[in-house]
Amino acid sequence: QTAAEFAGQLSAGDVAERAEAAFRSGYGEPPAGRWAAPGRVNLIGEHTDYNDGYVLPFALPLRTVVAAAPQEGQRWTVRSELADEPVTFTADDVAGPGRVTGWAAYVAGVVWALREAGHAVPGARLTIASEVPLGAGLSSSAALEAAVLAALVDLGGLDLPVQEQPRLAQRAENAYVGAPTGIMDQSAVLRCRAGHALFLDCRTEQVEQIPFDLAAAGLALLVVDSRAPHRHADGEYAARRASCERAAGLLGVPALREVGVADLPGALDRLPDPRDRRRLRHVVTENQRVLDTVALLRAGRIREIGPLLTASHHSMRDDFEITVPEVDTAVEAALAAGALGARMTGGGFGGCVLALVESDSAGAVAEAVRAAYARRGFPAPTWFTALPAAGATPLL
Ligand code: GAF
Repeated sequence: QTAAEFAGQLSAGDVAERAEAAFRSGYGEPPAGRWAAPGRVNLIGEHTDYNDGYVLPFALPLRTVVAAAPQEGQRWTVRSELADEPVTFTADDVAGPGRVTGWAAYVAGVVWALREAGHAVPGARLTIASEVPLGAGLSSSAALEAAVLAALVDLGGLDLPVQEQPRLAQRAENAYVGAPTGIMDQSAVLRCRAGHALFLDCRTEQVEQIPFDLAAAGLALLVVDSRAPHRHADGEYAARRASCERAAGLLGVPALREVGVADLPGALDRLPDPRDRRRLRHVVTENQRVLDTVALLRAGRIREIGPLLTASHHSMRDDFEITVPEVDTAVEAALAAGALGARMTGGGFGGCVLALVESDSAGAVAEAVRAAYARRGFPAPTWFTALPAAGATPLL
């Protein structure tokens, strides 16, 4: 199925219309506007962002939409179609992290980060509707942050160029919500362009839009939700990050981005801990795989990226140790059914698997994954084919 059919299964009706209708019924007036931000998948470059390395995500045609209008004073009221009650917070609640918790913390975090950066944030009423599945590793949190940010920037006429917005949204997530993520997801949902993957240097935040025309190459990218429960994902993510920082410290570099593949054997010899050595090997080889993938895409050799995707998966499985049986099963089944390459995408411990397939074999590959899941007794996976979509945008 397509992403649109997939979204239709999650919830009925157009997501922008739902946000608008919820605004009108919740607040008794029309919104001043609607702002959309997408979910994302990462084509390649996992756990490289917080090592100042390279990533290559693209935006999905699945969106979170915020309808919003100004409200008198320093007061924000938020409604979500997933919550029965609205949440209201004031300037006092966003004086520091911790006062607003749960889903509304992503909204309060953006208000907090904007104020911290010196912006005069207008009070606002907001309503959230989304077709980005939650907990599937498709960046529903970054989509929410980005849609709220786009709304507040426009409503307040704030001077915040788009290239500065990812850092601000990341700060909301790191410091207000308390999740120690890198810059990839916020960059993807804010800066991606339709038809392109976003080649991002996470140190300089320089981007290059890389044409990624799957259809012209007769290919499709299958996204399979492994439906694996996220097991200890937060603590494991923080542990991977700590291991990378320890390795960088021992090697005397500010970040593992400094270590190239040619330096890897010597660097490995200098780390006493075998686990840190595996983490280092993943980051160094993964950065190189991103560069190799970009080089192939720039040369129009899209079919040839498959083995790099699969090598990335093996590195995540064996060296970074962030895969789980459900995602390994999905990757193996997709490859056995003829996928050109397959890998888990996102932070790990569940989430989604990407498979690069001939466009006429997407259904057969998905069916092979479903059959492999049934043999292992896993709950049936869901799937869709993804085309690269646009980043955050106001809707007319
Ligand atoms: C999660 C994080 F939010 C990203 O910053 C990134 O580190 C990713 O995991 C792993 O590549 O999505």
